[in-house]
Amino acid sequence: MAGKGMADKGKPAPPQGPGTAVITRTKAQTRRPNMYRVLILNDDYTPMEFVVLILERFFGKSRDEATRIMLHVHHHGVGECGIYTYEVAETKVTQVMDFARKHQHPLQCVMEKK
Ligand code: TYC
Repeated sequence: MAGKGMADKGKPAPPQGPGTAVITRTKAQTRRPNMYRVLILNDDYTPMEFVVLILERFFGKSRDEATRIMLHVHHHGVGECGIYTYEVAETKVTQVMDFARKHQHPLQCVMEKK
């Protein structure tokens, strides 16, 4: 019954003999994905409370952690909201920029490769 059903586990043995060779894998089978920091930038106009709301809503921060990050950005100019794979980071940036624009705040959010 070769080739029928699920009885045969895994791949068949590679052919071996004259004129054939077995190559061994030298690279690890999995690679860590590239990771990206999502950053928010300070400005003079976006209300502090709005920045805290963004950190809670889009980055899952507690009110205390969101307030800590917001104040860090307020004092140092830039701060980290989180670290994500490319597509997740891109989505966060878009969500923040759309939400800020909708409320007519100049808040800027960017991503950078780690
Ligand atoms: N500097 C702003 C203010 O004084 C607050 C602020 C904090 C704005 C962090 C943006 O990413 C930001 N209202």
